[in-house]
Amino acid sequence: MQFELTDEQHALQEAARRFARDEIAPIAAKHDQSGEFPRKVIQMAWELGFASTAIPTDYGGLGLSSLDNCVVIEEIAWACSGIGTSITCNDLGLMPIIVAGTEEQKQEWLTHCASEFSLIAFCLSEPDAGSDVAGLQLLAEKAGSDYVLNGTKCWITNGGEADLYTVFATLDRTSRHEGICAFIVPADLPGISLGKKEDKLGQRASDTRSIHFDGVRVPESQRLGAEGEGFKIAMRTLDRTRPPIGALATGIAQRALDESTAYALERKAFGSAIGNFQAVQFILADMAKEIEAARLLTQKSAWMVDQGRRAAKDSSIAKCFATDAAMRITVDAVQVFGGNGYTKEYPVEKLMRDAKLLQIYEGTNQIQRLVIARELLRS
Ligand code: COS
Repeated sequence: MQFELTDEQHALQEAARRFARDEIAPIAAKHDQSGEFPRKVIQMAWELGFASTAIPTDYGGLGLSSLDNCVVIEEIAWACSGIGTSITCNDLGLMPIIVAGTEEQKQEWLTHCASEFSLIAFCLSEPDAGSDVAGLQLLAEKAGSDYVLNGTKCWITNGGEADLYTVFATLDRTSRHEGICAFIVPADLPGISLGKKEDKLGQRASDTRSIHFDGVRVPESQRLGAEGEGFKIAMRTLDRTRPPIGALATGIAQRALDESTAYALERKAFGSAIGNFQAVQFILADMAKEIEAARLLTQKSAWMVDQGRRAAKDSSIAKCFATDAAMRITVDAVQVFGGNGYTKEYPVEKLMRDAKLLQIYEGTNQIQRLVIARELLRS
């Protein structure tokens, strides 16, 4: 066992840190306030090799490991997790193709996404089926050699900006997980329309919205896996994409600690810097403890993914622990800043708002506990 990143990973971390601090941090507050999608900086991230990182080299991608990706995403989230979510979401959208695509599908779609800047969205959640994936209702009806999709997806990250979707639909609304299929769907097909952009509490730079499918014809050649395999493709995807959520959380939490430490040294009360008081020191120490644990759990779960091991339990442990920790840490950062922390003049209130979403998306933290418990009982 060794706890050091490799020289290549250190170089990657340094490059991502430079990019995040030079290009993302200066625009984070502006996009948080306006909610405007920062397409230019996301394209820059793609050009530098920080987005769509999981595309294997055989298809022209970088083939970064999950651990490499977590190292990158933590740095980006330090600067802005809304932008970080938009960037890492490409790997979420592509993962069903990576885990279940045929050689032909990979050659066509992965090669395209590796060679041209494109945004990809993972379309799983629905208005009445968020946590309960098997209850999804978007219908896929067979029509000759096509499927016709009808229904609505919601909470789709990059929804309004993506060029390509991976969409989960059911052949029979009563068949639960056994009827679910996954499809590769270009965003410009006739019958696709967008809902309004959600006006969110945090991670406001990311584009989140509903997508309506009204008689959208998708050729059979764009179905991933066999009919009825879609549920398992979604689960296998999420096993692989929850470690980067742990990394997003660690990045937010590290930023909260860095800001709090700097403020504790500068802010004076009772004739002394507040960092000299144990009340503040203990908060900082608890933050540091939880960040260390969050980072280690995240990196271990990414390592499990990279080893090709079943990572459901470890990914859910990392996602759940790191995101709950980020929530506690950012609330505490606002406390260290006192009244100042509650204003937009200082960066910590944004961190607190951004952290909240991490406990909800990619499976609520209640669902993560369910996955962990089921994996324990299964074994
Ligand atoms: N990998 C492979 N197969 C898996 C799997 C995994 N990680 N998890 C479950 N499966 C399989 C099961 O083995 C079972 O297979 P069989 O029918 O062959 O026995 C099948 O899938 C159904 O599994 P299960 O009975 O556990 O399904 P449930 O309907 O009870 O739901 C949860 C499982 C709740 C865990 C699932 O719906 C879920 O993850 N929900 C959260 C979704 C989410 O994260 N949404 C966020 C959207 S992305 S922003």
